[in-house]
Amino acid sequence: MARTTEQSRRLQQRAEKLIPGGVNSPVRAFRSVGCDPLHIVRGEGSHIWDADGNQYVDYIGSWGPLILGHAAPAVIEAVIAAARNGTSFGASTPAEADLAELVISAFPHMQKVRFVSSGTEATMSAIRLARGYTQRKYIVKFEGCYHGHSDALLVKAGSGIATLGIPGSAGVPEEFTQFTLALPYNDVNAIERVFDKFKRQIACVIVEPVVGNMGCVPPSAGYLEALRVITKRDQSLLIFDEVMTGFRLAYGGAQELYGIEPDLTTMGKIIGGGLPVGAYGGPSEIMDLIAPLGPVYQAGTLSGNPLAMAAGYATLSYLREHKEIYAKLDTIAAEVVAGVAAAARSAGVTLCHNRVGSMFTWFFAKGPVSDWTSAAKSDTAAFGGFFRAMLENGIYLPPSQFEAAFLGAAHTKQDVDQTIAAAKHAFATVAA
Ligand code: KE4
Repeated sequence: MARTTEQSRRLQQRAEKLIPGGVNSPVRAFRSVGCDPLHIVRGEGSHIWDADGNQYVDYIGSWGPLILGHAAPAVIEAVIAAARNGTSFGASTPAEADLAELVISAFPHMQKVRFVSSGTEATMSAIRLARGYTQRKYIVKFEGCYHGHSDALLVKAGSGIATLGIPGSAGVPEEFTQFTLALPYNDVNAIERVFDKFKRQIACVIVEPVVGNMGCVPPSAGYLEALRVITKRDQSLLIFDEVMTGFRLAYGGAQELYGIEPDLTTMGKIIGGGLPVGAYGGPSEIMDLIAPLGPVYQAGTLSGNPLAMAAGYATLSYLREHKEIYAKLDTIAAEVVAGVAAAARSAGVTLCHNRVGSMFTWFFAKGPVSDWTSAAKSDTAAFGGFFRAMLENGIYLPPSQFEAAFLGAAHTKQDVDQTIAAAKHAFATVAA
């Protein structure tokens, strides 16, 4: 029976009168998948329910934070207990150092961490810190990597080896991106050339060690090692943006998985357990430049908010005590990704996929997908048809070809079977 989404439509119409596009973050508008967005009213475990009461297996998990699933009891109880003592004080609380101890213990290079309220704040602050520490202006980012919406990082990558950033958004003067160099991901020669051209002028390289924001794209063999060697040689800082991968791919994030020590790490998502938290951390020698100790300014009314600290502490405590979760997530994710890929092959649908642990993407492309140029060759219309068909069958995927899907501890074999069955049905419609 076709699912009705009448309530969601009504809620969307109201929201559009009050909020641009009816959403507080653009991807939620479902613009690239050709259907009306859903309004979600409840989540529990691996499931969410929309305003019309339709149930879905959720592969977004709030874009990564909910590795323990929706409304994980330990997280909910911790937030309620914290809320009973008040929601915010604008003063230090024991909860901040409690979470700081857990975060720092996961990353060997980290001696100090500063909490903020989003991943955007974390990366913006880490870049300011890198520029303050090195006294250099230029920064390097990569096409297809997203680090939040601060001006210097909203650049469109052009051609050429060292592309001086062209603003990728209205409202960003070119002066604000003129020191941002945007390079192709997984291209060591491009990095070598730009460090030759801008010797001793590059403050930092910021990278998603496993990219989630062009769809899931892992680093090629030796790529992260090359970034580490080249930045160290030039005394430029290597920033691993682990907002998505931190505590996701391993307890110590991608840097544990690939054995690379960056100079600074930015975090978000999982460390807040679904509440607003970002963080950046590294050695005291660098971190002590941050106000009030040093000259690099950064501040925030709700930084270290006690409820967010409680949710993050409950989440990371569980992960620290149950590290076997990562092998389990890897196994179940491998099963669902392979099952859907097999369904596509049987239906004669062109599909490739990338997966690292519990983050993955099915690309409607021949592949392989290893950078933005190859990701952009995907058939986004076919992805849209797949997305809609899966939604119709109770599977909620990220509403964009260029996003990673996430699986969490609450996903079951039954969820996997339902997903593969829905894919078989979906490919029958896409292939038709
Ligand atoms: P936030 O400001 O959205 O908390 O974090 C920005 C950010 C920084 N770094 C990485 C690697 C990220 O993936 C993100 C945000 N991720 C997106 C999902 N692709 C958030 C979803 C959204 O924009 O609504």
